[in-house]
Amino acid sequence: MITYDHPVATTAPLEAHGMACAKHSRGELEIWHICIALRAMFPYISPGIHDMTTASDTHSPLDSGVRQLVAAIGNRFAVQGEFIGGEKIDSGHINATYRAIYRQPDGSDRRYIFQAINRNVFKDPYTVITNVERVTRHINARVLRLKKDLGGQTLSLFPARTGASWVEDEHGAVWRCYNHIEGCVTYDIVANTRQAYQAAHAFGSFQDLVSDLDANSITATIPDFHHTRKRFARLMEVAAADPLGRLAAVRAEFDFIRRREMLTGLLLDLIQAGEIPVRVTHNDTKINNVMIDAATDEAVCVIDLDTVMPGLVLYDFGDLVRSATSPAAEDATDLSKVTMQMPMFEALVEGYLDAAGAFINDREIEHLAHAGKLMTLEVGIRFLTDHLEGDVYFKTHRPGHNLDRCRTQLKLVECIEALEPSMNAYVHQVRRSKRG
Ligand code: GN1
Ligand code: MG
Repeated sequence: MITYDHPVATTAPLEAHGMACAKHSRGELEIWHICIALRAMFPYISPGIHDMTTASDTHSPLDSGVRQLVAAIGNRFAVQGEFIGGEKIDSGHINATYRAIYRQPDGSDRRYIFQAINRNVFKDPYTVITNVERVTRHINARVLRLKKDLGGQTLSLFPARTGASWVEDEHGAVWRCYNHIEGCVTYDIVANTRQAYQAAHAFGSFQDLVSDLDANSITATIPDFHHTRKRFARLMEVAAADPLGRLAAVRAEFDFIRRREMLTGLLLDLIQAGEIPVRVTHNDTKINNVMIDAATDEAVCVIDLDTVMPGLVLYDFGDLVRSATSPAAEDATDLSKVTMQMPMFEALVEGYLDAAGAFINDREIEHLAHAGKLMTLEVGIRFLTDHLEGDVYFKTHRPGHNLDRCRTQLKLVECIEALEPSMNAYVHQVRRSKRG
């Protein structure tokens, strides 16, 4: 596990409020306690920094080429201090992320995140950044109104020296820069029910915060991102073409998915019938997109806002079930380790309804368990599609990586199916206790 010993964020928001707190500063402990108190009151969001600090050992020291690249990118952003090094953050399936350290004139170190947006996935990276600007501005304004201070626990985009929020390098990569939130870790696998509760509460709070954001001001960065019926149809198309001849070896997985076609349209039909609303949602609520305070296990904020766009709250909850209930890694090869842990599901339901119960409707609540199954199936479909297409979407680190990922998802779908009556009974019980 990688954690950081100085939990005080040296962030733009803090400085903007006259609370700059350098490493070892005298007020450090007091400010830390204020930060912790604020976090407890308001688990909060921040923009798409993927895996700034992660509990899995996925960081690699910068080699000299990468070091040069990061220094050059950093030079083009309005960051202060002298570049002294950093590291690549390897987790996350989409963007390329680096952490850089800058020495300040007073001798303290300040960290920043530089992230190159994956242009194969996000066809229009400028729109992604514009969305993130809108979302963060909206949330920062709301939190400031409520708390009068951001508590150092929100992220901000740092402008480039040109004044824009991005830098395009000579290879066409589009970069952005964020402040670094200190004292937090992210988990690929939830360690305890407290973390599960906290994560679900954080995403519920996030949905609340963006509930009054004008959906028309946000562009769909990936159209039909969770249109599971279209995801299914795309798999059928790719399987029919079978460009690499990989289908024969994955017949079992393919048939497993095909037998579940009926599931893919249920929520879409409820939208159509006007029973569940489309709202501005996060859309990528994987458990490692929540920053958790390393000392207290409290959620500080959610990250990775690249796919914030109109969607269903159920997609957000469902992806949490997918990523937070199994004790096995998403790419585990020992499928006997993949299970749906009821205590984790229960903690997710509690945390989520404590934060979102006031604004979601009964139909949404009724489908919480279904959403878990659906999102797990959907991601399984996406991994299998990518395997058949030759691993062109998700970053892979070994042959068959997407197939391994697909298999864990399908095993989890099976587990959820077996437990669905108990999951629904639990949701029903909680709903009754909260709503009568
Ligand atoms: C990707 O970027 P990351 O690793 O948080 C993907 C999600 C998938 C997830 C599966 C933009 O998320 O949709 O659920 O992998 N993000 C995008 O682990 O496609
Ligand atoms: Mg992401």
